[in-house]
Amino acid sequence: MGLLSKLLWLACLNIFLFRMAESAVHYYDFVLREKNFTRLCSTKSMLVVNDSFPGPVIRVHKGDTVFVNVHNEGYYGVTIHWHGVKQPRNPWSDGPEYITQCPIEPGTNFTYEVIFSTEEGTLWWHAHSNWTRSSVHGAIVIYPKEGTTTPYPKPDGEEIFILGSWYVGNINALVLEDLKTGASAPESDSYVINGQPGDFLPCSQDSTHRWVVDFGKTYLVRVINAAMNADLFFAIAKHNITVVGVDGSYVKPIVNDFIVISPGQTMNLLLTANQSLGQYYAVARQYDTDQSFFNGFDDTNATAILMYSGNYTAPDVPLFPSNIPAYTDNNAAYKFIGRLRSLASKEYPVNVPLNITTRMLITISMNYLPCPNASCAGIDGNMIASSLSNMSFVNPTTDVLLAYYRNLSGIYTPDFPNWPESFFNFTADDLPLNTTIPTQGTRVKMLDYNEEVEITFQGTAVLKIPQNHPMHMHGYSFYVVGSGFGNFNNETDPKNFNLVDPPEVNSVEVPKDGWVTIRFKANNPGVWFWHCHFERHLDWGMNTVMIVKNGGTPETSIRPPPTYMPPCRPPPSLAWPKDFDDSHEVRNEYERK
Ligand SMILES: *[C@@H]1O[C@H](CO)[C@@H](O)[C@H](O)[C@H]1NC(C)=O
Ligand SMILES: *[C@@H]1O[C@H](CO)[C@@H](O)[C@H](O)[C@H]1NC(C)=O
Ligand SMILES: *[C@@H]1O[C@H](CO)[C@@H](O)[C@H](O)[C@H]1NC(C)=O
Ligand SMILES: *[C@@H]1O[C@H](CO)[C@@H](O)[C@H](O)[C@H]1NC(C)=O
Ligand SMILES: *[C@@H]1O[C@H](CO)[C@@H](O)[C@H](O)[C@H]1NC(C)=O
Ligand SMILES: *[C@@H]1O[C@H](CO)[C@@H](O)[C@H](O)[C@H]1NC(C)=O
Ligand SMILES: *[C@@H]1O[C@H](CO)[C@@H](O)[C@H](O)[C@H]1NC(C)=O
Ligand SMILES: *[C@@H]1O[C@H](CO)[C@@H](O)[C@H](O)[C@H]1NC(C)=O
Ligand SMILES: *[C@@H]1O[C@H](CO)[C@@H](O)[C@H](O)[C@H]1NC(C)=O
Ligand SMILES: *[C@@H]1O[C@H](CO)[C@@H](O)[C@H](O)[C@H]1NC(C)=O
Ligand SMILES: *[C@@H]1O[C@H](CO)[C@@H](O)[C@H](O)[C@H]1NC(C)=O
Ligand SMILES: *[C@@H]1O[C@H](CO)[C@@H](O)[C@H](O)[C@H]1NC(C)=O
Ligand SMILES: [Cu+2]
Repeated sequence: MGLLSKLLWLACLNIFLFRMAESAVHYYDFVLREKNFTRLCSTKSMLVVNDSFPGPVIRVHKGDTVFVNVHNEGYYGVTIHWHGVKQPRNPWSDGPEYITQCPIEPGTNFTYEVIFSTEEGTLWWHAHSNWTRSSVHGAIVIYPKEGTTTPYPKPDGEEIFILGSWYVGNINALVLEDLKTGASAPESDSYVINGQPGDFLPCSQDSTHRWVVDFGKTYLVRVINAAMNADLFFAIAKHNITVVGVDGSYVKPIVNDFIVISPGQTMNLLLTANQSLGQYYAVARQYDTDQSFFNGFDDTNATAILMYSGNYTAPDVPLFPSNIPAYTDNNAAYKFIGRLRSLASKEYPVNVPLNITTRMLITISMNYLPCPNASCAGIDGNMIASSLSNMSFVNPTTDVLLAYYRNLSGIYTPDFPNWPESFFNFTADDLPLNTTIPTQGTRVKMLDYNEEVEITFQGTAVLKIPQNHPMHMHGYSFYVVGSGFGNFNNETDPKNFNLVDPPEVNSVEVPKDGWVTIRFKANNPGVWFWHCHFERHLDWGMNTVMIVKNGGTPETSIRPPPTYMPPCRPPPSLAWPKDFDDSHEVRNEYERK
C-alpha cells in the first residue's frame, strides 16, 4: 500500500469510528386519538397513541436524541413523560402536567425533544396528566452505542412484556368523580399483559398474548410495570429468569423464579428456553401491601403464553407457575428487592456521592382532609389525602417550570422542609389523631447545582394504613444505599449503608412500615417532579418538586425553552362523549359499598 492510500485508508477509518460514536437523531409522530377497545366482554372508547394499546415502541441507541411530535386528536388535554430519561438541562420536555408544562390541548401538537445520555436497557413513556397513562404508554428500548456491547452475551431474541391495568368504563370520569367526593379511587378490573387480560378472564381467551420461542435459545425479556396502582409479581412457569438490568442500568445478575416490579419500574431479564416443548403461562398479579378498610384489591391473574415452536403435542392446558408468590408475601418481595446491586465494575463504575451537603428525611403518609358535616365519601365522611412530610401537594395552574424560569410569583413556595415538622414514632400502631391531617400547598425543594444529596424516605402507619410506596424521581437516577423496617435511626443505620455497589434506579420501593435512603448528585439543573408512582397517591398529594439551580455557566444551566410550549389555560369543562356502556357504573357502586 502506498503512503497516500494508507493515509486515505486511515482517514476513512477515522470517519467510520467517529460515525460509530456519533449519536443519532430520530423523529417520531404520535397521534393521540380515541379508539374503541373490547375487553372483559365490554367495549369502551379510550385515548391511545396511533390506535394501539400499548402504544408504539421507541428504539434508540444510548446517547441518541428523539423528537416526538405529539398530535392531540382527542377531546381533552394531555402531556407525555419519558420515564427514566434524564433529559440533561432540558426539563421543558419532561412532561408532568403543571410541573414542567401545561396540557397539549385538543387540536394542537407539541414536539418533545427527548435527550438520552447514560441510560441503557429499557425505559418507557406514558401520559402524565390525570389517569390517561392507563391507556397512553409504550416501551423505550435503548441499545448500547454501536460498537459497544451489553455486559451479558448477545441474546438470540427479544420480547417486551408491558404489564398494565384495565378498567371497564371511562377511568378519567370515574376518578374525577372520586376526587370531587373524596372517595378512594377505583380498583382496576383486571391486569393485562401487552394489553390482554389472558386466559383466566371472561371473553379474553381468544386474544391472550402468545410468545413463540425456539428450544435452546436465550432471550432478553423487557418487563415494564405500567399498572396504575399496584406492585406486581411476575413469573413464567418452569423458567427461571436472570435479572440483568433495572430502570435503564445494569445490575449484577440475579437468578430467580419470579420478579417483583413496582409501577414505573422496568427490568431486563434473560430467559433460556430449555424446558420440555410445550406451553407455559407468564403470569402477572398484584403484590398487595395495602390492607386498608377500603375494598379489596384486583386479584386477577393476567397471563400470556410462552409457546415452544416445533411439531409436538402440547398438553391441553399450559402450565401455571408454581413459584409465583402469594398476593401479600412481603418476605418474598423484600428478599428479591434486597438482592439488587450495581455492576460496579471497571466498565460500569458507580459514583456514589460521599460528601453529603444536603440531608433530608421525608415522611410518607396517607391522610384525610376534614369535610364540613362529614359530607365527603372518604374515611369517616372526610376527604382522602396523602402527603410527603405532612405536606399535601396542590398542582398550580401555571407550571412550576415556567414560574421558576420567568420569575413569576405566587405559583409555588421554595420551602419544602428538610425534616418533618414533628417527629413521632412513625411506624407505631396507634398514632395520635393530629398526625392525620396534612397542610396543603405547592412547596418545592431548592437545591444548588452539584450538591450531594441524601434523602431518607420514611413510611408511616398514619391512619393504620401503612403500605409500600414506589417513589419516582424525574431528571435523575439515584443510588439506593440503605433500607430497613421501622423508624430510620440516623446514628446506627448509616453504618450499614452500601456505598460499594448500590443499585442505580429512578424509582424505589419504600417498604411498608420502613424506610429507604438514596443518594444523588444534583448535576441536572431544572424543575423535577418527585412522586409516588401509585397514581391515586399522586392525585392525593404524595409528591413534591425539586428545583436544581443553574451552575453558573451555559453548560451547567437550563436550556432556553423551545419556541412553542402549550399555553396554560384553565381546562374547559369536560363533556364526556355519550356513554354506550353502563357496566362500569354498576362496578363503581360496588366499589363504594
Ligand atoms: C403514527 O401515525 C402517524 C399518522 O398516521 C404516522 O405518520 C406515524 O409514523 C405513526 N407513528 C408511529 C410511531 O408509528
Ligand atoms: C365506539 O363504539 C360506539 C358504539 O358502537 C360508537 O358510537 C362510537 O362512535 C365508537 N367510537 C369510536 C372512537 O370509534
Ligand atoms: C403543530 O403546531 C404548530 C404550532 O405550534 C403549528 O404551527 C403546526 O401547524 C402544527 N402542525 C400540525 C401538523 O398540526
Ligand atoms: C384532569 O384533572 C383536572 C384537575 O382535576 C380537571 O380539571 C380535568 O377536567 C381533568 N381531565 C380529565 C380528562 O379527566
Ligand atoms: C431457580 O431459582 C430458584 C430461586 O432462586 C432456585 O432455588 C433454583 O435452584 C433455580 N433453578 C434452576 C434450575 O436454576
Ligand atoms: C436452563 O438454562 C438455565 C440458564 O442457562 C440453566 O441454569 C438451567 O440449568 C437450564 N436447565 C436445563 C434443564 O437445562
Ligand atoms: C390466581 O391464581 C391463584 C393460583 O396461584 C389462585 O389461587 C387464585 O384464585 C387466582 N385468582 C383468581 C382471581 O382467579
Ligand atoms: C408433525 O408430526 C406428526 C407426528 O410425527 C406428523 O404426522 C405431522 O405430519 C407433522 N406435521 C408437520 C407440519 O410437520
Ligand atoms: C465537601 O463539600 C464541601 C461543600 O461543598 C466542600 O467545601 C468540600 O471541599 C468537600 N469535600 C470533599 C472531600 O470533596
Ligand atoms: C414504635 O412503635 C412500634 C410499633 O408499635 C414499637 O414496636 C416500637 O417500640 C416503638 N418505638 C418507640 C421508640 O417507641
Ligand atoms: C400531636 O399532639 C401531641 C400532644 O398534644 C404533641 O406532642 C405532638 O407534637 C403533636 N403532633 C403533631 C404531628 O402535631
Ligand atoms: C438525627 O435526628 C435527630 C432528630 O431525631 C436530629 O436532631 C439530629 O440532628 C440528627 N442527626 C444527624 C447526624 O442528622
Ligand atoms: Cu404511594
